[in-house]
Amino acid sequence: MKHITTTLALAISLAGTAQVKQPVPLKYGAQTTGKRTDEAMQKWRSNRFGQFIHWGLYAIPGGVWNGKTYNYAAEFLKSSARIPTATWDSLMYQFDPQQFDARAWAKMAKQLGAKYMTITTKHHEGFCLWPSQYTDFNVGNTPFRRDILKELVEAYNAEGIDVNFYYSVLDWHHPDWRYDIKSPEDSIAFRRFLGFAGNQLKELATNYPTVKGFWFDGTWDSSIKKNGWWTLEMEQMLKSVRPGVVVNSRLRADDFGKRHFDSNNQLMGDYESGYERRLPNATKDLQVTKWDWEACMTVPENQWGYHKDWTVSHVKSPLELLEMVVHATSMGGNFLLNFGPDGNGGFRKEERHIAGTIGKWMEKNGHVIWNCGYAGWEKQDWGYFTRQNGSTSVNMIVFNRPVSGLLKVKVTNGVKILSARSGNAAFKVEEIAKNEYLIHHTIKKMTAPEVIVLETDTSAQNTDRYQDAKT
Ligand code: H76
Repeated sequence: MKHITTTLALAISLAGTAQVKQPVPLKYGAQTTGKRTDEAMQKWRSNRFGQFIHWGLYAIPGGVWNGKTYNYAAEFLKSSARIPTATWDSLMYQFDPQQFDARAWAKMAKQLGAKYMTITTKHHEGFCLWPSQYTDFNVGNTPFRRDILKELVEAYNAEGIDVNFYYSVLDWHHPDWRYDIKSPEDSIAFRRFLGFAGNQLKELATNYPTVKGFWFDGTWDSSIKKNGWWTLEMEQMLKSVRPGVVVNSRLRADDFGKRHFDSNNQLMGDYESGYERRLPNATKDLQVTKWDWEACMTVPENQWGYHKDWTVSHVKSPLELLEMVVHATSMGGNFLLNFGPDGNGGFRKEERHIAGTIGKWMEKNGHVIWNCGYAGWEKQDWGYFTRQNGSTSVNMIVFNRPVSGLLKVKVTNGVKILSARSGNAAFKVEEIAKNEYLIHHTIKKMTAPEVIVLETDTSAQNTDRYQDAKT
């Protein structure tokens, strides 16, 4: 990680371009260039697989209002059913999740194989899962009263799982929130709002000292884009209160209201967080190799908070989701899988099934995910490669076994494959062309994605056995 100096920024803009492009001078743009290399960031990166939790008042109606089911995202019910703020906010007097057991949640996350968890401390509705001193609209004033955030942080940390805080800046409850700044009055109100949000963020960072990251959301409106200074101030404030803390790109806007990537196309924040309900495309989104990133994913098509009716869209199977975990790792990114507990604090059976099934695989094969990343080899049709940080062995994770049983591997120039093993089984390794091998896979029946570990010799020399075709 280097601090951007004018000379360096100029050198970057000159490299590889015939045209001389001067970088735009920015006060609130990216503060650093390239990936962070400090220990806290390395830990964030090595976690690879996380559990997202969306929990708030919206879990109580679960997408149903006055007997009518709204199929848009459950956490947006207030908006889709046009429920007045006072009516929605009074749901807090029904918030009493008797089944809530932070330790049981943390055990399930551990079983899933998650190394971190990101919890909605406050979603767009504005309700806070901690007893914030800056608003009464918080869990301390519900019948339940307990500090849910504190219980979760303690329980997850006890299981060795890092906890990050999701925070929506957009706030449907706060009277000073503005979508845009159109008058001096808006400007004054929104300043007050930014002060409030800053106080809450400082409160979170101070009162929950083991927090590892902040995941900002609801930052896309013009009001925020016109106040890029504030997004930088928040990033710097959080990092000074909690050194090492990791902040997502979604928070940030620069001097010109450009978001995620600044006007010089440099990533703001510590990792790109724009991959929502999709994975980056390895060839089109080339930045995956330049910057850290995380994709977040729902189980149904677009439900984050608890929704009673999961019959209206495709519900992803544990195998589909596991494939995404592996795919993300193979492209050097993190994968955050969402869970939406119900109004009583329990997880639906589909989510428990996912945790059990993915967890069973992770228990045996987590070593090809945690602390692993892009292996540097061309992707093949049977599945994905991952490589553990600094290791000479490469993992194959096979999802689609060809009928021939022959798994093609193309290595980077001069690398030699010495062996291929899956547990106790060793497979024949056949060199078939320059930098090209076939692994003879003999296990015919596959019941789960299979891991084959390749030992390689990176100091081997190419032979001149293979000639390029003359055409
Ligand atoms: C739109 C939107 C929000 N961003 C996702 C991560 C969910 O929190 C969804 O409600």
